[in-house]
Amino acid sequence: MRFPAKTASLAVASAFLVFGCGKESPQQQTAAPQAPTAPPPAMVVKIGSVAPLTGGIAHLGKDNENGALLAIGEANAAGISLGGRKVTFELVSEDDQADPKIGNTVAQKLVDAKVAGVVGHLNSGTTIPASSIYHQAGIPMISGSATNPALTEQGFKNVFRVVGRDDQQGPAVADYLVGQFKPKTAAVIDDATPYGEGLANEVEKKLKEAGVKVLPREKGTDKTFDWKAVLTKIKGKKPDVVFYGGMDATGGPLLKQARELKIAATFSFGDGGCTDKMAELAGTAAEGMICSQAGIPVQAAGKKFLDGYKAAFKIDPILYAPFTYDATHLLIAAMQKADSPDPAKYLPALAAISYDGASGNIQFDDKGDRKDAEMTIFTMKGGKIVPIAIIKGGRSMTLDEYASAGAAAQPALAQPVGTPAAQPAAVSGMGGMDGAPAEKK
Ligand code: ABU
Repeated sequence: MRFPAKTASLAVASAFLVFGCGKESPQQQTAAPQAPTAPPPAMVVKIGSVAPLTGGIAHLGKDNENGALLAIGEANAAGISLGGRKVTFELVSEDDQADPKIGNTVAQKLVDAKVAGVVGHLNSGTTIPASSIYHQAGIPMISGSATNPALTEQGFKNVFRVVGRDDQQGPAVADYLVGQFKPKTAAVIDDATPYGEGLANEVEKKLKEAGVKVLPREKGTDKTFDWKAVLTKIKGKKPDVVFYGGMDATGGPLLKQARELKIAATFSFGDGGCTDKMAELAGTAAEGMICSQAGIPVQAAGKKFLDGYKAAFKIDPILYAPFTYDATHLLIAAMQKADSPDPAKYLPALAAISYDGASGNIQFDDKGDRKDAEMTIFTMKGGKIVPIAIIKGGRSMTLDEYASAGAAAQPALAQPVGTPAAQPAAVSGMGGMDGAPAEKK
């Protein structure tokens, strides 16, 4: 599949066209003889994509970028017109290195480049501060991965996310740990980022509510690779479970070193530590770990998306690509509904949208959060994360149950851009099984 250029090289020319400053066809001054009317000039509409493309979680950033690229390629192949003008969508991709300061710099760069919308950022720690910049500029942004609740609690009407929130994800994984492992004592560690610390707080709160004794919080950073001092402190307390709020780049070494220290606890992670990369980094120490995703498992994404991703990139998607793919299509679908790439014109359409994407039906609540987002619990088996429970609308089901019950609204039947969405609730209306099957390792 051929994708458009994703550099800023076309930035000036594209912006010139996006906001209507393009050279218009001259009006005919006389009635005869009639020359064929020239078609209105085409325009380039730029969409920003921001994620860490270098550093420890570059694999996740690239996955996010790939999802957006795939959607852009599909939209261009569909031949979309807005306001009577043929459109070429261009992805302008920026690397925020998971660093809030760099995140703000590249956010301003995208605003200056006059992008019509932004897909990103990946990390809550970059997305939350950057959202103020997009808010001031009136540019809609959709994150496909930032889960800290604070993002959508700012009252910014231009801010959306297509994954769930950590005040949903934390309780989901904590409930699973309590139900399956019945821990008496838990250790909670975080990486001191808004995501890691926030999610760890949510897990700790729920564990305590369930009567679990939670040890004093241990902390690292998103660049901590030597966890021996933290783990040695924990080891003497013999916790039954350990939860780490952080990403796989630091979670993998944490798990590996824990097993080297003969810590026998069940280790658990949120979405940032819920990838096959954990097994790459921790080896067999990752077997049996538990983790969660604030959305559907990537395996449950739509066939069109999965096949398209594999064909385009020769690899399988990792984690958030279905969500950035959907986020990109959502921006474009809203532009189509408004018949304009002007952010002020299409933002109301985006807020009110009902769209069937690769990750299921998407609608937003008043805050810009995804309504009724799924939560998935996984375990590591044979070096791969395997979904063991998908929770939606308070019900829990297996991947097979989800796939068969959700066929009417699910992504295997993902609609092309602009197609009216099917009625939601095909999944939430199904009979699920409470208490998913445990696969204790
Ligand atoms: N949701 C986990 C990774 C992204 C974030 O920082 O929220």
